Amino acid sequence: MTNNYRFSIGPWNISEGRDSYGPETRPAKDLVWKLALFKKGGFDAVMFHDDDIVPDIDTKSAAQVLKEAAEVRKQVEGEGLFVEMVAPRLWFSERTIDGGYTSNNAQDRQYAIDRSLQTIDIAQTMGTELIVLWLAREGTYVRESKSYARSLEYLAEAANKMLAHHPNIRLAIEPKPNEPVDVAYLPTAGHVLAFAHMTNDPGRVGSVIESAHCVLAGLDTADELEFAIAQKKLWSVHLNDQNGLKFDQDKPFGSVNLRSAFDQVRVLERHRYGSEHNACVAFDSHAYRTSGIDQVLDHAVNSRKTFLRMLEKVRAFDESAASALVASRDYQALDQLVIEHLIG
Ligand code: GLO
Ligand code: MG
Repeated sequence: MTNNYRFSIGPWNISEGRDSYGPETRPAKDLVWKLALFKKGGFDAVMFHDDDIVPDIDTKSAAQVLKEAAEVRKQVEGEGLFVEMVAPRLWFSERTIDGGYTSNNAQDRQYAIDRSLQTIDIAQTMGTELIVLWLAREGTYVRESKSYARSLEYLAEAANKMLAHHPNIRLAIEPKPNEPVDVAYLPTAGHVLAFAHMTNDPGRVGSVIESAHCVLAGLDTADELEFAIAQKKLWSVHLNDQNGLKFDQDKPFGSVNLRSAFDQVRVLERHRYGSEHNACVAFDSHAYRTSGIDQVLDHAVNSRKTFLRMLEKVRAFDESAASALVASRDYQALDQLVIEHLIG
């Protein structure tokens, strides 16, 4: 059976191994090196932050930024890849220490908006209409420091400016309940899709769902995916895994919970995910700190392999036996049917 999925990955998924408690364990590699590795690893598309495309972006003129973006597009296409999305990386800037769109400082909020409009220009140059917003610092460390309602208004004002900036772009918001902030404003798919209705064009505000973020929110990832699909708002997926409630681990897809991985692939397959909008399956995972440079993409190559193996499992699942057990309400037998199918 053919696989009709397109796989995507970002340059930040080739990391140098640094964590909060220790420095890099692998050498840094440039984008050209990474693009060649992505192609070799079986990937079709690339996800970018604005400053993955144009380093030191805030020090460059608008014309210079777009010139450099055009050059990177050539490199991407030269490898036979395409650009899935571009995201403004607001959370590295000294202007966003207190958040971007929802900062208590008006000039910093303006910086976040201006930078996001520039991201849209970059996305146009890169040939994509998908803008991803992971709202890293849009939340609170100290609950009493901000008003949630006011912050949602700020977010809607920012989204409206982005939507007005170009008629074709779509904003895919990536929910996450915490980290780096203590409490995020848009922690789940439900929050994101309700928020879409606070903007001027809800049809152009959707979501990208990441497995680890759903686990951190205590939710079932397959259900979060299907919730967004049911509203025609699942525009990308960041498949990975997460071992319970701790820091965001970004482990390879399926490495913790194979049954959840099965359910995630089954939802995507049942709804023919990817048949619209060039939607991609992205793996937002990281190499373990112990991995050497020669294994730096193995987490993603393995995630893709696991996805394709799970796809075979999903396609071979006895759906009519499952339906019969559902009809007779024998959910215990249904449970075992899934388990034995996965054990093989
Ligand atoms: C972090 C997020 C992050 C985003 C990326 C794209 O938890 O998953 O990796 O997906 O920055 O905007
Ligand atoms: Mg992600």
